[in-house]
Amino acid sequence: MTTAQDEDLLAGFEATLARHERIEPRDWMPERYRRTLVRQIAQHAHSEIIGMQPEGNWITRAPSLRRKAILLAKVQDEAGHGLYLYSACETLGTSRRELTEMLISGKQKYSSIFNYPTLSYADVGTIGWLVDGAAICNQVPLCRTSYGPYGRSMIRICKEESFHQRQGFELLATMMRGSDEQRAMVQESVDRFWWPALMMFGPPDAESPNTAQSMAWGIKRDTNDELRQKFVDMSVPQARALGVTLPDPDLVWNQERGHHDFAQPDWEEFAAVVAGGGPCNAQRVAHRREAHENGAWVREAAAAFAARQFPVAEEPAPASASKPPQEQEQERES
Ligand code: BYC
Repeated sequence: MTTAQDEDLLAGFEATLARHERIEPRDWMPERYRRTLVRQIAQHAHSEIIGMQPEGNWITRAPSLRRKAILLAKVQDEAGHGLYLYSACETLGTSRRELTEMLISGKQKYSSIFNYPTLSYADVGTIGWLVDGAAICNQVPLCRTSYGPYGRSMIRICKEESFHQRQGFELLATMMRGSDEQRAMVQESVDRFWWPALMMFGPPDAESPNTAQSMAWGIKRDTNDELRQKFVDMSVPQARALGVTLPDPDLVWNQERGHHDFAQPDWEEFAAVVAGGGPCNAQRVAHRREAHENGAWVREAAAAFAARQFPVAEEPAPASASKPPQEQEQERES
């Protein structure tokens, strides 16, 4: 049952959206808007964190110190993106602990792309070029998403993703100038990642249950198919510049539409991967769960330290509480 007050709140929310202003954490919002945001931002955060694994796989085997340093920095950036996004999600009232639990128990999803293995070093370049490329197509419009903390986190993330994409392209371009074996490695890697990259944008619009409402709320700014098309159009000239062939015989410029025509990925494979049956799903989640469990002592130590620094002051604070933390620490030690 809705009351006149509920209707006023809803009208205020809709007016904010109509003015293209942001919804902020303290603003009233419909419960379904909140839940949709938690779902999407959490999935996004989990993707960044799980996405560290396939590339992290090559840190110890990067072919030079320079490549190792670049890869380390990139994987570290992904951790940072995950943290901004978890923080954005926390402003909606779901804690990081709950989000992590939902990831490792399989209740929340992460991007299908990270359930594919990285079989050769060329995959590091291909992930940068195609996966970060797809991420940029999807995420640049999200800088204008209607929820303030999400949009603001996307601005910095997109800057770093653009840099990642360029480093991937540069790596592949270097390999393409190398030996026949290196060129073959790049082509084989692109053949494996092209279709999963197209799947990153989600199911076709006609089968996307969330798009219409998310567009109406300004959470999503473009549909899945619009972004997929943009990605294909962007990738074709880049593939030409690299000298690789995209593995789609139907890929052709359509003068009338002003876009490339292209074949659809295998949507049955997508459904299977999202349902947990991809080549690396079990491994990725098990690895994350193990890392989380191994980190228990760090969380306990941090909580114990915080409790000592900021005791929950039901009782009157001790006289030393007004002293600087360093002096308090000395008193406790003595
Ligand atoms: N994988 O109604 P739809 C990165 C799910 S990180 C798995 O179209 P929506 C990077 C979808 O959740 C990249 N699941 O949904 C990191 C929904 O299921 P539920 C991550 C997918 O939300 C490290 C169902 O299918 N980027 O770039 O309107 C290194 C129906 O879909 C996928 C983001 O998360 C998928 N690919 O649209 C390098 C961007 N696609 O939840 C790079 C933010 C769909 O109803 N997210 N599903 O059970 C979005 O823009 C949107 O959530 C999506 C899906 C376009 C992905």
